[in-house]
Amino acid sequence: RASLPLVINTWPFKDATAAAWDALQSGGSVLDAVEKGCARCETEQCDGSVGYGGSPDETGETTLDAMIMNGDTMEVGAVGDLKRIKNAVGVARAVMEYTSHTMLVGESASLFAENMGFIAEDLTTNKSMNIFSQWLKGNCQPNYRKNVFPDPSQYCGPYKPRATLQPNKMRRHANTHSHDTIGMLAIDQDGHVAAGTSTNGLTHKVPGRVGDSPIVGAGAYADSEAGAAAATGDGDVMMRFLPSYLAVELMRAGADPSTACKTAISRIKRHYSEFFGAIICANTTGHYGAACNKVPGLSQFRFMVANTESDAPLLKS
Ligand code: SD4
Repeated sequence: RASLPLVINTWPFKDATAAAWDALQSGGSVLDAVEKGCARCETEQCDGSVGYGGSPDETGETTLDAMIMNGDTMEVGAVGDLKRIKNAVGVARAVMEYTSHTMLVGESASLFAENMGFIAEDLTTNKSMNIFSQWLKGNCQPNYRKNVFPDPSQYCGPYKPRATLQPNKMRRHANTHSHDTIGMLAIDQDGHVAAGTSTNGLTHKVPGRVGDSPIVGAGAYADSEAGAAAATGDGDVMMRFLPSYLAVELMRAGADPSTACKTAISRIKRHYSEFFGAIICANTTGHYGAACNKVPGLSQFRFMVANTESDAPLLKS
């Protein structure tokens, strides 16, 4: 059954769903809902993979990626490699509303944020410092899973200068423990659609790495004439296929959301059968679906839904 309004987000981040739902219930727009929902995860450091204090890069620094998209106007704001600012999705919205640009990155994005009144803070925590120093020493992260990722060098370090390596030996692919982005979709009673993402990306990434989350059509996409989609997983692979855009286009052509999600995942599997990733989709009538590939430890991908069918956000898989 479908009903509107609808909030749906990746992973069991239920406080984020509730924050977005409350925003809609108190008269906020779908953009307000997506921003508030993603921001809740940034504050709560959902799974250690959204917001500050997670996924330190090769130098130990945490950097953030986020985007927000207005499906009515097709406006987008995005930030990549954002440093020192905790509220990445807020900065993304400021890019959308206060500039004529779509995406700002790195140090310049941080300076823009500071100019907009966002507070500059250290994004490092004891936990992220510890993950970093263990990796430097060549110790596996406690949640490293040998059965899923047999090559320990990808997760356990130790760091080696790239110049001493064979090509691609430093490739690090994502796992569910190294990151779990929030991707969120909101649709109101009148069919206004918005989508957004927020993440600290991939643990031990090369500085400057930006994932799929802030890339339009990759991390998320919204079009009030068709629906919205958001992705999570190995962004380095997934962004090559613009899965969120593809899913929305399939729904526009008449596919139901589950089929659209499955097709977007299958397209990636054709080239990368072992990639880890998932996508959520919703159309403008409030029907929704999800699909995934190789979510370690889980047979199905888990996501949250809030609509008028229940009093509280529901965990789905
Ligand atoms: C990235 N796709 O930076 C993001 C992270 C993620 O589950 O989704 N993790 O690659």
